[in-house]
Amino acid sequence: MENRITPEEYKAFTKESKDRRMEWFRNARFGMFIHYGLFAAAETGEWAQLWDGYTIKEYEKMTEKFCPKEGCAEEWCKLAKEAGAKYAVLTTRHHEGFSLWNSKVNSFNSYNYYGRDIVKEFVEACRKYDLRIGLYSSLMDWRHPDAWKCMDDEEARARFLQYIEDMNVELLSNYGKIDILWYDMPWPQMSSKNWDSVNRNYKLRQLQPDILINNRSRMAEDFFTPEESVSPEKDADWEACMTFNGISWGYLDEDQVLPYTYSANQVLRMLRTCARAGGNLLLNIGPKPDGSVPKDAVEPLQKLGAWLRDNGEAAYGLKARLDGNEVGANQIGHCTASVDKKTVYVWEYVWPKAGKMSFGGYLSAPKKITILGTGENVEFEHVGHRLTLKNLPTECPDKHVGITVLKMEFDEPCQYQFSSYYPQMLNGVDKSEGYGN
Ligand code: H79
Repeated sequence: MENRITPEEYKAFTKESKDRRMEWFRNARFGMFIHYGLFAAAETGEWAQLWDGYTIKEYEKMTEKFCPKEGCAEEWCKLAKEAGAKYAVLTTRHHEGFSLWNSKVNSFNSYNYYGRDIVKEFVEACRKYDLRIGLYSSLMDWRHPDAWKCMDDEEARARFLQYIEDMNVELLSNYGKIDILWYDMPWPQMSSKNWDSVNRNYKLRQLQPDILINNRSRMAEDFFTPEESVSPEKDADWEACMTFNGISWGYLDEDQVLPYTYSANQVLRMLRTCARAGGNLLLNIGPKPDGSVPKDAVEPLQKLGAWLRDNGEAAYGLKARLDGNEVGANQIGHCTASVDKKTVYVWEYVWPKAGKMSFGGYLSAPKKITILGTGENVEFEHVGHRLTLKNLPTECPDKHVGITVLKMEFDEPCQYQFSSYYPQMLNGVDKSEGYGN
Protein backbone atom coordinates (compact mmCIF):
# COMPACT_ATOMS: atom_id res chain seq x y z
CA MET A 1 0.00 0.00 0.00
CA GLU A 2 1.25 3.49 -0.75
CA ASN A 3 1.24 6.33 1.72
CA ARG A 4 2.41 4.45 4.77
CA ILE A 5 2.53 6.50 7.93
CA THR A 6 3.31 5.79 11.58
CA PRO A 7 0.47 5.82 14.13
CA GLU A 8 2.09 8.83 15.82
CA GLU A 9 2.32 10.77 12.58
CA TYR A 10 -1.25 9.87 11.74
CA LYS A 11 -2.49 11.01 15.13
CA ALA A 12 -0.78 14.38 14.74
CA PHE A 13 -2.11 14.67 11.18
CA THR A 14 -5.75 14.07 12.18
CA LYS A 15 -5.52 16.14 15.36
CA GLU A 16 -4.35 19.20 13.50
CA SER A 17 -7.56 19.42 11.45
CA LYS A 18 -9.98 17.91 13.95
CA ASP A 19 -11.72 21.02 15.28
CA ARG A 20 -12.30 22.29 11.74
CA ARG A 21 -13.64 18.93 10.54
CA MET A 22 -15.82 18.36 13.62
CA GLU A 23 -17.50 21.75 13.75
CA TRP A 24 -20.69 20.86 11.90
CA PHE A 25 -20.98 17.54 13.74
CA ARG A 26 -20.67 19.15 17.17
CA ASN A 27 -23.54 21.47 16.28
CA ALA A 28 -25.72 18.90 14.52
CA ARG A 29 -26.97 16.91 17.54
CA PHE A 30 -29.32 14.69 15.56
CA GLY A 31 -28.82 12.35 12.61
CA MET A 32 -30.79 9.56 10.99
CA PHE A 33 -29.32 6.09 10.55
CA ILE A 34 -30.77 4.07 7.69
CA HIS A 35 -30.35 0.30 7.78
CA TYR A 36 -31.28 -0.90 4.34
CA GLY A 37 -30.13 -4.10 2.72
CA LEU A 38 -31.31 -7.57 1.70
CA PHE A 39 -31.97 -8.28 5.38
CA ALA A 40 -35.06 -6.09 5.04
CA ALA A 41 -36.59 -8.96 3.06
CA ALA A 42 -35.84 -11.48 5.83
CA GLU A 43 -37.89 -9.41 8.30
CA THR A 44 -35.95 -10.85 11.25
CA GLY A 45 -33.26 -8.21 11.64
CA GLU A 46 -30.00 -7.28 9.94
CA TRP A 47 -28.20 -10.32 11.40
CA ALA A 48 -30.71 -12.69 9.74
CA GLN A 49 -28.15 -14.49 7.61
CA LEU A 50 -26.17 -15.56 10.68
CA TRP A 51 -28.82 -15.89 13.38
CA ASP A 52 -31.36 -17.66 11.18
CA GLY A 53 -28.72 -19.94 9.68
CA TYR A 54 -29.14 -19.16 5.96
CA THR A 55 -26.57 -20.60 3.57
CA ILE A 56 -25.08 -18.13 1.11
CA LYS A 57 -27.16 -19.66 -1.72
CA GLU A 58 -30.38 -19.49 0.31
CA TYR A 59 -29.67 -15.94 1.34
CA GLU A 60 -29.23 -14.88 -2.29
CA LYS A 61 -32.95 -15.55 -2.69
CA MET A 62 -33.55 -12.40 -0.63
CA THR A 63 -32.76 -10.57 -3.87
CA GLU A 64 -36.10 -11.84 -5.21
CA LYS A 65 -38.07 -10.20 -2.41
CA PHE A 66 -35.92 -7.10 -2.06
CA CYS A 67 -37.31 -4.54 -4.51
CA PRO A 68 -36.14 -0.94 -4.01
CA LYS A 69 -38.85 1.29 -5.38
CA GLU A 70 -38.08 4.46 -7.29
CA GLY A 71 -37.45 7.41 -5.01
CA CYS A 72 -36.96 5.50 -1.76
CA ALA A 73 -33.81 7.44 -0.82
CA GLU A 74 -35.73 10.65 -1.39
CA GLU A 75 -38.42 9.38 0.99
CA TRP A 76 -35.83 8.70 3.75
CA CYS A 77 -34.14 12.06 3.39
CA LYS A 78 -37.36 14.03 3.17
CA LEU A 79 -38.53 12.44 6.42
CA ALA A 80 -35.11 12.91 8.05
CA LYS A 81 -35.30 16.61 7.25
CA GLU A 82 -38.87 16.85 8.49
CA ALA A 83 -37.83 15.11 11.73
CA GLY A 84 -35.12 17.70 12.33
CA ALA A 85 -32.10 15.53 11.48
CA LYS A 86 -29.01 17.36 10.24
CA TYR A 87 -27.33 14.34 8.71
CA ALA A 88 -28.02 10.80 7.58
CA VAL A 89 -25.93 7.63 7.50
CA LEU A 90 -26.75 4.78 5.10
CA THR A 91 -25.61 1.15 5.42
CA THR A 92 -23.92 0.94 2.03
CA ARG A 93 -22.98 -2.68 2.74
CA HIS A 94 -23.89 -4.46 5.93
CA HIS A 95 -22.29 -7.71 7.17
CA GLU A 96 -24.35 -9.67 4.61
CA GLY A 97 -22.03 -8.36 1.88
CA PHE A 98 -24.60 -6.82 -0.50
CA SER A 99 -23.40 -3.46 -1.81
CA LEU A 100 -25.99 -0.76 -2.48
CA TRP A 101 -23.92 0.82 -5.24
CA ASN A 102 -22.47 0.12 -8.66
CA SER A 103 -19.32 -1.51 -7.35
CA LYS A 104 -16.56 -2.86 -9.57
CA VAL A 105 -15.06 -4.84 -6.70
CA ASN A 106 -18.18 -6.45 -5.29
CA SER A 107 -20.45 -7.80 -8.01
CA PHE A 108 -23.10 -8.74 -5.44
CA ASN A 109 -24.69 -5.32 -5.61
CA SER A 110 -27.89 -3.41 -6.25
CA TYR A 111 -26.75 -2.15 -9.65
CA ASN A 112 -26.23 -5.63 -11.05
CA TYR A 113 -29.56 -6.88 -9.71
CA TYR A 114 -31.82 -3.88 -10.17
CA GLY A 115 -29.86 -1.34 -12.20
CA ARG A 116 -29.88 0.90 -9.15
CA ASP A 117 -27.06 2.79 -7.48
CA ILE A 118 -28.78 3.44 -4.18
CA VAL A 119 -25.73 5.16 -2.69
CA LYS A 120 -25.86 7.68 -5.55
CA GLU A 121 -29.59 8.20 -5.02
CA PHE A 122 -29.01 8.63 -1.29
CA VAL A 123 -26.18 11.12 -1.73
CA GLU A 124 -28.26 13.17 -4.16
CA ALA A 125 -31.28 13.14 -1.84
CA CYS A 126 -29.11 14.24 1.11
CA ARG A 127 -27.87 17.17 -0.95
CA LYS A 128 -31.41 18.06 -2.00
CA TYR A 129 -32.55 18.18 1.64
CA ASP A 130 -29.36 19.78 2.94
CA LEU A 131 -28.30 16.83 5.08
CA ARG A 132 -24.68 15.96 5.76
CA ILE A 133 -23.81 12.58 4.29
CA GLY A 134 -22.59 9.51 6.15
CA LEU A 135 -21.67 6.18 4.56
CA TYR A 136 -21.62 3.08 6.75
CA SER A 137 -19.20 0.34 5.79
CA SER A 138 -18.92 -2.95 7.65
CA LEU A 139 -15.56 -4.58 8.24
CA MET A 140 -17.35 -7.93 8.26
CA ASP A 141 -18.51 -9.74 5.16
CA TRP A 142 -20.37 -13.03 5.39
CA ARG A 143 -19.88 -13.80 1.70
CA HIS A 144 -16.23 -13.02 1.19
CA PRO A 145 -14.14 -16.22 1.33
CA ASP A 146 -11.27 -14.48 3.13
CA ALA A 147 -13.27 -12.54 5.69
CA TRP A 148 -13.35 -15.09 8.47
CA LYS A 149 -10.04 -16.73 7.50
CA CYS A 150 -8.15 -13.52 7.95
CA MET A 151 -8.00 -14.03 11.69
CA ASP A 152 -4.95 -16.28 11.36
CA ASP A 153 -4.15 -16.40 7.62
CA GLU A 154 -2.06 -13.41 6.61
CA GLU A 155 -2.54 -13.83 2.88
CA ALA A 156 -6.30 -14.02 3.32
CA ARG A 157 -6.12 -10.94 5.48
CA ALA A 158 -4.17 -9.01 2.85
CA ARG A 159 -6.75 -9.92 0.19
CA PHE A 160 -9.67 -9.04 2.43
CA LEU A 161 -8.15 -5.70 3.43
CA GLN A 162 -7.61 -4.85 -0.22
CA TYR A 163 -11.28 -5.67 -0.88
CA ILE A 164 -12.41 -3.41 1.98
CA GLU A 165 -10.10 -0.64 0.87
CA ASP A 166 -11.17 -0.86 -2.76
CA MET A 167 -14.83 -0.60 -1.81
CA ASN A 168 -14.19 2.37 0.45
CA VAL A 169 -12.12 4.05 -2.25
CA GLU A 170 -15.12 3.70 -4.58
CA LEU A 171 -17.47 5.15 -1.97
CA LEU A 172 -15.19 8.08 -1.25
CA SER A 173 -14.20 8.80 -4.87
CA ASN A 174 -17.37 8.50 -6.93
CA TYR A 175 -20.01 10.50 -5.06
CA GLY A 176 -18.53 13.93 -4.35
CA LYS A 177 -18.06 15.22 -0.83
CA ILE A 178 -18.86 12.70 1.90
CA ASP A 179 -18.96 13.80 5.52
CA ILE A 180 -18.72 10.59 7.58
CA LEU A 181 -17.20 7.15 7.07
CA TRP A 182 -19.01 4.99 9.60
CA TYR A 183 -17.13 1.73 10.11
CA ASP A 184 -18.80 -1.17 11.88
CA MET A 185 -17.86 -4.54 13.32
CA PRO A 186 -14.05 -4.78 13.45
CA TRP A 187 -14.39 -8.41 14.43
CA PRO A 188 -12.49 -10.80 14.40
CA GLN A 189 -9.43 -8.54 14.23
CA MET A 190 -8.67 -7.25 17.66
CA SER A 191 -6.16 -4.55 16.74
CA SER A 192 -5.95 -1.59 14.40
CA LYS A 193 -2.59 -3.02 13.31
CA ASN A 194 -4.22 -6.15 11.90
CA TRP A 195 -6.80 -4.01 10.15
CA ASP A 196 -4.02 -1.72 8.92
CA SER A 197 -6.42 1.05 9.93
CA VAL A 198 -3.80 3.80 10.16
CA ASN A 199 -2.66 3.40 6.58
CA ARG A 200 -6.08 2.76 5.07
CA ASN A 201 -7.70 5.65 6.89
CA TYR A 202 -4.82 7.92 5.97
CA LYS A 203 -5.28 7.03 2.32
CA LEU A 204 -9.06 7.50 2.52
CA ARG A 205 -8.62 10.89 4.18
CA GLN A 206 -6.66 12.06 1.17
CA LEU A 207 -9.75 11.43 -0.94
CA GLN A 208 -11.96 13.36 1.52
CA PRO A 209 -9.90 15.83 3.56
CA ASP A 210 -12.83 16.89 5.76
CA ILE A 211 -14.18 13.45 6.47
CA LEU A 212 -15.04 12.24 9.97
CA ILE A 213 -14.28 8.62 10.78
CA ASN A 214 -15.86 6.81 13.73
CA ASN A 215 -14.07 4.62 16.25
CA ARG A 216 -14.88 1.21 14.83
CA SER A 217 -11.70 0.32 12.99
CA ARG A 218 -10.05 -0.39 16.36
CA MET A 219 -8.89 3.20 16.64
CA ALA A 220 -10.39 6.09 18.54
CA GLU A 221 -10.40 8.33 15.44
CA ASP A 222 -12.91 11.22 15.51
CA PHE A 223 -15.81 10.10 17.67
CA PHE A 224 -17.07 7.31 19.93
CA THR A 225 -20.18 5.32 19.10
CA PRO A 226 -22.10 3.88 22.06
CA GLU A 227 -24.70 1.51 20.62
CA GLU A 228 -28.21 1.04 22.02
CA SER A 229 -27.47 3.20 25.05
CA VAL A 230 -27.08 6.94 25.34
CA SER A 231 -23.82 6.77 27.28
CA PRO A 232 -21.85 10.01 27.26
CA GLU A 233 -18.08 10.11 26.82
CA LYS A 234 -16.62 12.53 29.27
CA ASP A 235 -13.80 14.17 27.34
CA ALA A 236 -14.43 13.13 23.76
CA ASP A 237 -16.84 13.56 20.88
CA TRP A 238 -19.50 10.90 20.75
CA GLU A 239 -22.64 9.81 18.97
CA ALA A 240 -25.12 7.31 20.41
CA CYS A 241 -26.68 5.08 17.76
CA MET A 242 -30.11 3.78 18.66
CA THR A 243 -32.63 1.46 17.02
CA PHE A 244 -36.22 2.71 16.88
CA ASN A 245 -37.54 -0.15 19.00
CA GLY A 246 -34.76 -1.66 21.12
CA ILE A 247 -34.98 -4.85 19.04
CA SER A 248 -33.61 -4.54 15.52
CA TRP A 249 -31.84 -2.24 13.08
CA GLY A 250 -33.30 -4.03 10.08
CA TYR A 251 -36.98 -3.99 9.13
CA LEU A 252 -39.49 -5.90 11.29
CA ASP A 253 -43.23 -6.28 10.76
CA GLU A 254 -44.60 -2.78 11.33
CA ASP A 255 -47.73 -3.82 13.18
CA GLN A 256 -46.03 -6.29 15.46
CA VAL A 257 -43.17 -4.01 16.38
CA LEU A 258 -45.44 -1.03 17.07
CA PRO A 259 -45.74 -1.65 20.84
CA TYR A 260 -41.94 -1.42 21.05
CA THR A 261 -41.50 1.59 18.77
CA TYR A 262 -40.16 4.63 20.60
CA SER A 263 -42.48 7.60 20.93
CA ALA A 264 -41.33 11.13 20.12
CA ASN A 265 -41.16 11.71 23.89
CA GLN A 266 -38.76 8.83 24.40
CA VAL A 267 -36.58 10.02 21.54
CA LEU A 268 -36.56 13.52 23.02
CA ARG A 269 -35.28 12.20 26.31
CA MET A 270 -32.39 10.58 24.45
CA LEU A 271 -31.77 13.82 22.62
CA ARG A 272 -31.81 15.79 25.88
CA THR A 273 -29.20 13.46 27.35
CA CYS A 274 -27.06 14.00 24.25
CA ALA A 275 -27.49 17.77 24.43
CA ARG A 276 -26.48 17.83 28.11
CA ALA A 277 -23.33 15.87 27.50
CA GLY A 278 -21.90 17.03 24.18
CA GLY A 279 -23.08 14.08 22.09
CA ASN A 280 -25.22 13.36 19.06
CA LEU A 281 -28.10 10.97 18.56
CA LEU A 282 -28.09 8.77 15.45
CA LEU A 283 -31.59 7.35 15.37
CA ASN A 284 -32.28 4.44 13.06
CA ILE A 285 -35.02 3.57 10.63
CA GLY A 286 -35.08 0.16 8.94
CA PRO A 287 -36.87 0.59 5.60
CA LYS A 288 -39.08 -2.17 4.17
CA PRO A 289 -37.94 -4.46 1.33
CA ASP A 290 -39.29 -1.87 -1.15
CA GLY A 291 -37.38 0.89 0.60
CA SER A 292 -40.38 2.67 2.07
CA VAL A 293 -40.15 3.97 5.63
CA PRO A 294 -41.82 1.60 8.13
CA LYS A 295 -45.07 3.24 9.11
CA ASP A 296 -44.55 2.88 12.87
CA ALA A 297 -41.62 5.34 12.67
CA VAL A 298 -43.36 8.03 10.64
CA GLU A 299 -45.61 9.64 13.22
CA PRO A 300 -43.01 9.80 16.02
CA LEU A 301 -40.53 11.36 13.59
CA GLN A 302 -43.03 13.94 12.41
CA LYS A 303 -43.93 14.89 15.97
CA LEU A 304 -40.27 15.12 16.85
CA GLY A 305 -39.70 17.47 13.93
CA ALA A 306 -42.64 19.65 14.89
CA TRP A 307 -41.30 19.89 18.45
CA LEU A 308 -37.79 20.69 17.26
CA ARG A 309 -39.07 23.45 15.00
CA ASP A 310 -40.48 25.20 18.10
CA ASN A 311 -37.85 24.17 20.64
CA GLY A 312 -34.72 23.39 18.62
CA GLU A 313 -32.72 26.06 20.41
CA ALA A 314 -32.71 23.83 23.52
CA ALA A 315 -31.33 20.86 21.60
CA TYR A 316 -29.09 21.92 18.70
CA GLY A 317 -25.72 23.58 18.76
CA LEU A 318 -22.80 23.58 21.12
CA LYS A 319 -23.96 23.27 24.71
CA ALA A 320 -22.33 23.28 28.12
CA ARG A 321 -21.31 19.80 29.19
CA LEU A 322 -23.33 19.25 32.32
CA ASP A 323 -21.96 16.32 34.22
CA GLY A 324 -24.09 14.54 36.74
CA ASN A 325 -26.34 16.96 38.55
CA GLU A 326 -24.71 20.20 37.52
CA VAL A 327 -27.51 22.59 36.57
CA GLY A 328 -30.49 20.39 37.19
CA ALA A 329 -34.07 21.45 37.62
CA ASN A 330 -36.35 19.01 39.38
CA GLN A 331 -37.57 15.46 39.17
CA ILE A 332 -39.81 16.04 36.20
CA GLY A 333 -37.60 18.27 34.12
CA HIS A 334 -33.96 18.41 33.21
CA CYS A 335 -31.74 21.08 31.75
CA THR A 336 -29.55 21.84 28.85
CA ALA A 337 -27.51 25.04 28.87
CA SER A 338 -25.59 27.33 26.56
CA VAL A 339 -21.80 27.00 26.69
CA ASP A 340 -21.51 30.15 28.86
CA LYS A 341 -24.33 28.87 31.11
CA LYS A 342 -26.09 32.22 30.80
CA THR A 343 -29.04 30.45 29.20
CA VAL A 344 -30.60 27.41 30.81
CA TYR A 345 -33.33 25.37 29.18
CA VAL A 346 -35.53 23.27 31.45
CA TRP A 347 -37.24 20.44 29.58
CA GLU A 348 -40.37 19.96 31.62
CA TYR A 349 -41.88 16.51 31.02
CA VAL A 350 -44.95 16.78 33.21
CA TRP A 351 -46.59 20.17 33.28
CA PRO A 352 -47.89 21.40 36.67
CA LYS A 353 -51.63 21.98 36.32
CA ALA A 354 -51.54 24.01 39.55
CA GLY A 355 -50.07 26.95 37.63
CA LYS A 356 -46.85 27.11 39.63
CA MET A 357 -43.67 25.18 40.21
CA SER A 358 -40.35 25.68 41.89
CA PHE A 359 -36.75 24.64 41.49
CA GLY A 360 -34.30 24.40 44.37
CA GLY A 361 -30.55 24.83 44.11
CA TYR A 362 -30.48 28.02 42.02
CA LEU A 363 -27.92 30.25 43.71
CA SER A 364 -28.44 32.99 41.16
CA ALA A 365 -31.64 34.49 39.79
CA PRO A 366 -32.43 34.69 36.09
CA LYS A 367 -33.32 38.04 34.63
CA LYS A 368 -35.99 36.52 32.44
CA ILE A 369 -37.92 33.28 31.98
CA THR A 370 -39.97 32.48 28.89
CA ILE A 371 -41.80 29.49 27.50
CA LEU A 372 -39.58 28.69 24.52
CA GLY A 373 -42.31 27.27 22.30
CA THR A 374 -44.69 30.21 22.66
CA GLY A 375 -42.41 33.08 23.67
CA GLU A 376 -44.69 33.78 26.64
CA ASN A 377 -43.13 35.50 29.66
CA VAL A 378 -43.14 33.71 32.99
CA GLU A 379 -43.45 35.45 36.36
CA PHE A 380 -41.05 34.24 38.99
CA GLU A 381 -39.41 35.04 42.28
CA HIS A 382 -36.12 33.92 43.74
CA VAL A 383 -35.69 33.45 47.50
CA GLY A 384 -32.52 31.88 48.89
CA HIS A 385 -31.77 29.14 46.37
CA ARG A 386 -35.40 28.64 45.43
CA LEU A 387 -36.83 29.76 42.14
CA THR A 388 -40.63 29.85 42.08
CA LEU A 389 -42.53 30.24 38.83
CA LYS A 390 -46.04 31.65 39.19
CA ASN A 391 -49.21 32.22 37.21
CA LEU A 392 -48.25 29.61 34.67
CA PRO A 393 -50.73 28.34 32.10
CA THR A 394 -52.69 25.51 33.67
CA GLU A 395 -52.67 23.56 30.42
CA CYS A 396 -49.43 22.15 29.09
CA PRO A 397 -48.13 24.76 26.59
CA ASP A 398 -46.46 22.23 24.27
CA LYS A 399 -49.11 20.76 21.99
CA HIS A 400 -46.75 18.51 20.00
CA VAL A 401 -45.64 15.99 22.59
CA GLY A 402 -46.22 17.59 26.00
CA ILE A 403 -42.60 18.52 26.73
CA THR A 404 -42.37 22.24 27.47
CA VAL A 405 -39.07 24.08 27.53
CA LEU A 406 -38.60 26.96 29.94
CA LYS A 407 -35.85 29.28 28.82
CA MET A 408 -34.08 31.02 31.67
CA GLU A 409 -31.70 33.89 30.89
CA PHE A 410 -29.04 35.03 33.35
CA ASP A 411 -26.71 38.05 33.33
CA GLU A 412 -23.88 35.89 34.61
CA PRO A 413 -23.33 32.13 34.29
CA CYS A 414 -26.08 30.38 36.24
CA GLN A 415 -24.93 29.34 39.71
CA TYR A 416 -26.49 26.07 40.67
CA GLN A 417 -25.83 23.65 43.43
CA PHE A 418 -27.50 20.33 43.86
CA SER A 419 -27.85 18.88 47.31
CA SER A 420 -27.58 15.17 46.81
CA TYR A 421 -29.06 13.76 50.00
CA TYR A 422 -30.51 16.29 52.39
CA PRO A 423 -31.85 19.77 51.75
CA GLN A 424 -29.67 20.93 54.67
CA MET A 425 -26.51 19.98 52.74
CA LEU A 426 -26.64 22.96 50.43
CA ASN A 427 -23.41 24.77 51.29
CA GLY A 428 -23.27 28.47 51.80
CA VAL A 429 -26.95 28.97 51.27
CA ASP A 430 -29.18 30.79 53.64
CA LYS A 431 -31.09 27.88 55.12
CA SER A 432 -34.02 30.13 55.60
CA GLU A 433 -36.92 29.63 57.85
CA GLY A 434 -38.89 26.48 57.30
CA TYR A 435 -36.22 24.93 55.12
CA GLY A 436 -34.69 22.02 56.98
CA ASN A 437 -34.05 23.84 60.25
O1 H79 B 1 -25.59 -2.36 12.21
C1 H79 B 1 -25.99 -2.50 13.55
C2 H79 B 1 -25.65 -3.83 14.09
O2 H79 B 1 -26.00 -4.88 13.21
C3 H79 B 1 -24.17 -3.71 14.22
N1 H79 B 1 -23.96 -2.35 14.63
C4 H79 B 1 -25.19 -1.64 14.48
C5 H79 B 1 -24.98 -0.23 14.03
C6 H79 B 1 -23.59 -4.69 15.10
N2 H79 B 1 -22.98 -5.71 14.64
N3 H79 B 1 -22.55 -6.39 15.63
N4 H79 B 1 -22.89 -5.79 16.72
C7 H79 B 1 -23.55 -4.72 16.46
C8 H79 B 1 -22.49 -6.31 18.01
C9 H79 B 1 -22.58 -7.77 17.96
C10 H79 B 1 -21.86 -8.51 18.80
C11 H79 B 1 -22.02 -9.93 18.84
FE1 H79 B 1 -20.65 -11.31 18.55
C12 H79 B 1 -22.42 -10.77 17.80
C13 H79 B 1 -21.89 -10.68 20.01
C14 H79 B 1 -22.16 -12.03 19.68
C15 H79 B 1 -22.47 -12.06 18.32
C16 H79 B 1 -18.91 -10.40 17.94
C17 H79 B 1 -19.28 -11.39 17.03
C18 H79 B 1 -18.68 -10.98 19.13
C19 H79 B 1 -18.88 -12.33 18.99
C20 H79 B 1 -19.24 -12.57 17.72
